[in-house]
Amino acid sequence: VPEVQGQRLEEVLYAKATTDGIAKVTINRPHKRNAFTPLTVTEMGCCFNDAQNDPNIGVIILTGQGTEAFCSGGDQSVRGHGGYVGADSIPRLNVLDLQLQIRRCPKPVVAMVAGYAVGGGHVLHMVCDLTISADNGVFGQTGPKVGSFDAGYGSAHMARLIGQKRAREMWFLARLYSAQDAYGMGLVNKVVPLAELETETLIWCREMVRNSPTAIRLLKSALNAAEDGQAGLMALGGEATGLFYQTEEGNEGRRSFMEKRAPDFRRFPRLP
Ligand code: 2NE
Repeated sequence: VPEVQGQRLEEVLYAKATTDGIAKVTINRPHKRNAFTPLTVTEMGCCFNDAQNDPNIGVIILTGQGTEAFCSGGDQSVRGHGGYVGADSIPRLNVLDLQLQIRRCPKPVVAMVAGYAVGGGHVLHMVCDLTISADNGVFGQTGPKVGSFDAGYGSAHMARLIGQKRAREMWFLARLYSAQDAYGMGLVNKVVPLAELETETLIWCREMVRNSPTAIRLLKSALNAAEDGQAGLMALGGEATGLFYQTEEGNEGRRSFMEKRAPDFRRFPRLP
């Protein structure tokens, strides 16, 4: 069983093409339409952590094994009182942590969708930065049918993506939509024939990897900030601090402290 970051991977596949700068995280439970358990989510979290920390990786693809489903949400067979239950018998909704991890990852995350992206699986594709769908893609929220809902990004971010009326339609009626419908609503970036899904996704990823990583991480942070309140501003502010640390002015402050002298910021311009 392969391992990543000390976590054995039993329900997820992880691959890196470091020369291309691309990592791929694949939910590997096709017999359950790639529904996730707490373990699946933990394993995905470790893969994303590895990809985020690998300086050779510029873009991360999230997908599901096979052609029938990207992800069908939480595995209802392990849903207990208060959450989804794994080997430790503790109910969890740890997919919410994964949503945040994808959201805050400074590298673009691309959902590559074949088949069903429904329930919590639909929310996962929505929190990815881009979605490329095969023409057999099916999108929707099933929560109200199975006694569940996502009142976080699943609702608020959806409304930002497709508008309030459409978001209410999608949640209240719990219908399923074709890839073309999803494209029309602004939920996906491109629809391609199933046979071309991986090739097209790689074209998009390679194009992004060629662009400035700093520009992209700042743009992702800025686009998030408008929606994410203080946490979004904190992330954007952190990016500014990281850049400031790379300047002479920022270094003068650190150096003066280490040299036990007063800082001299006079040579730095007060720009308009
Ligand atoms: C995805 C869908 C529409 C596919 O339908 P179909 O006809 O292509 O396949 P089928 O036969 O329903 O599924 C194949 C096997 O996968 C299992 C099924 O039970 C079936 O198993 P067997 O009968 O062969 O043993 N399977 C599929 N999805 C599963 C799931 N989510 N949990 C456990 N087993 C699953 C159709 O399968 C479907 O509607 N699936 C359920 C979608 C759903 O309601 N997901 C949960 C939403 S709630 C959620 O994800 C959530 C949240 O709202 C908030 C926080 C966290 C999670």
